[in-house]
Amino acid sequence: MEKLIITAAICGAEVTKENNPAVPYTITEIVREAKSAYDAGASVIHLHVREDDGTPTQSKERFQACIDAIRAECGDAILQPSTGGAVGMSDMERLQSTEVTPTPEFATLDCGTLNFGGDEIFINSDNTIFNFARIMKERGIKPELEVFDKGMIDIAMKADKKGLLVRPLHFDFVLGVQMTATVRDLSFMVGSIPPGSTWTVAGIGRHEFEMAAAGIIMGGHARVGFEDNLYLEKGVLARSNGELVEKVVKLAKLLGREVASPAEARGILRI
Ligand code: KMH
Ligand code: ZN
Repeated sequence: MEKLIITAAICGAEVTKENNPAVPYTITEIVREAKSAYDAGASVIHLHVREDDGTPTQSKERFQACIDAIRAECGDAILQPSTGGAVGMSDMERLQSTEVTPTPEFATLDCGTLNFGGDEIFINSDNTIFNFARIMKERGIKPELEVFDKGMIDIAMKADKKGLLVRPLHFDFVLGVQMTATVRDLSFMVGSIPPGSTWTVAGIGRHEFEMAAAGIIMGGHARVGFEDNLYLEKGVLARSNGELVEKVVKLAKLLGREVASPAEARGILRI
């Protein structure tokens, strides 16, 4: 089996310091969390940024400042800016994270509209998805196809058919938001993508480590981090993203899967 790519989603747009005081807002805090994850074994940092008061932003300037500061501390880590941003942001606003210098090698591409809890709806029309895919292709950015249910794989395949994606594709199955986070559903997702694609699984909340273990066993890759889960175990808040990554590294070791360095992750992802 190829080595395991661990992605750390260190910040997100939704969780707050009220949920866990270690959730990062400032540039210093974002760098601290990125470094803790990188030092623990994450090769990919999935990045959202905030204003100092915690408000989510897709500002190009804020992304540039955070990316430059992370780059100074985390050597060759693969930085993966979010183009999802936060619910309610416009497409133009969301795409700013891809306008930084140098152009990111990797970024998320959300492949459908979904219920995001309560009254929140995260809107991604077909035209938004195709437009984001086209822009990423033009800029040479590899998309991580964020799919929250099976229909989103089908929408990604429409983009592929239009020539907007470059194979091999890479998917992130985000399970536990709209689709349940079970091994049955994960297997269905894995069986629904084109042969030769790579995939990561992100289990939300208490499903984070179950899904990471499934990803390790099934030959996929694993995402953890405060964006998805704030707890190291039931009732115990993680003190850093690094603690969450360390737990996945331990699982990988127990299950006999080696962890990829950023250089090895680039090879696996073909970026
Ligand atoms: N914050 C969510 C609305 C992504 O990063 O591309 C979108 C999200 C997905 O987190
Ligand atoms: Zn995200």
